[in-house]
Amino acid sequence: MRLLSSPTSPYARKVRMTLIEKGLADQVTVDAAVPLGTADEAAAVRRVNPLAKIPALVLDTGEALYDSPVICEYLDSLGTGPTLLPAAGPARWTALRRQALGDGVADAAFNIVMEHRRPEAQRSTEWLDRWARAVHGAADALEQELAHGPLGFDLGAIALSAAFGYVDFRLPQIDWRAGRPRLTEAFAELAARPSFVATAPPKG
Ligand SMILES: N[C@@H](CCC(=O)N[C@@H](CS)C(=O)NCC(=O)O)C(=O)O
Repeated sequence: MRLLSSPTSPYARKVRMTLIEKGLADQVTVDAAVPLGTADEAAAVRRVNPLAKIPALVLDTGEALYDSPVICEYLDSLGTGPTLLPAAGPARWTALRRQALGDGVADAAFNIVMEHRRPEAQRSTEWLDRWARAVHGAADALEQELAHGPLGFDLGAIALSAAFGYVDFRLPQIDWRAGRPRLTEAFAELAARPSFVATAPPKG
């Protein structure tokens, strides 16, 4: 199998963490830094994923899987180690909902990063505010949720760690920890996992 990836993508990080957690790292060749900047580069990725997005996983049959929730569920079905996405019941819906929350934080943060790359005159402060509110709204919801019990470890926790790790990496001015001690502690526990440490984005 071959994974089209990037060292900074929070979605690719979910997949790379899942590979490690499921003991599958040696079964997948990781194209570590697939470029997407130019039209030609996007066209090359589009041959694998018509949306021209990474991550995408090319199976040994030649079929490609995308996006990150699909890839992670596929890898969970293959690997050893604890199940990351329970097959049924309330734990499944909690894991899927938290994955959606994490992916939503990543989407909002990614949009903020992209908006900042546009010329200043073209930037929308309205949208920037809206995306920042999404990050803080997710953090508030998690802080409340954690009053009722620990986060645990599943695909939802992986998505949340990758997403808030991306906010720390690209948008350190967003202080999502302030006034949220339970989320701060839960994230610190996740960030200590070898799979999180091994997939850290490059410094500088
Ligand atoms: N929902 C997708 C999001 C993937 C995504 O947006 N990836 C970004 C990189 S972080 C990308 O490839 N962007 C290129 C583009 O949007 O053209 C997933 O979970 O895999």
